[in-house]
Amino acid sequence: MTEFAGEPSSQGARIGIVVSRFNDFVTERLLSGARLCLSENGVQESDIDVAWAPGAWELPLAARHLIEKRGCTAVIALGCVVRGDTPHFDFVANAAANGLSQVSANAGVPVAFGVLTTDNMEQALARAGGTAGNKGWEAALAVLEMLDLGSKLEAARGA
Ligand code: INI
Repeated sequence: MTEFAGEPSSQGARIGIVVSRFNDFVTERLLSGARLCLSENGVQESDIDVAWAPGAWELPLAARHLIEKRGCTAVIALGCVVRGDTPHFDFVANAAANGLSQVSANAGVPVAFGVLTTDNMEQALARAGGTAGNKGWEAALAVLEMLDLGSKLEAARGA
């Protein structure tokens, strides 16, 4: 058996962050968390692009732009979708989740899902640097780990 596990690595990383302006009171905190994690793990500011999108619905296309037009080797998607009184929440949250996973699979590039989908603003704030941690920080760590896993698997190709 051969076992592989990625460790957070900044080696060759060119990181794109797509962040939604909708609920920016929350998404700015996710962005701060993601940037902190990147800095803690040695990613240079010059290797980070931040692209603002109107809402979570638009995150998949913005992620694709960062990969295709800016050569990003990984993307961190940050958003905040809060349940309201209509089915709108489900459409937006599902489109963001499905779209981001499709972009990742199609491009073969790690795309982390740092999009909060919560029942209320209190739950969102708890996950954006409050009592439940910072999902932006966690999403950033996930892409750094996935980049390293990809490198290790590539190095072992054919072995
Ligand atoms: N976008 C969000 O990121 N979060 C939300 O909670 C939200 N709600 O509730 O409507 C939301 N809507 C906007 C949507 O993402 C698009 O930007 C808009 O529909 C234009 O395409």
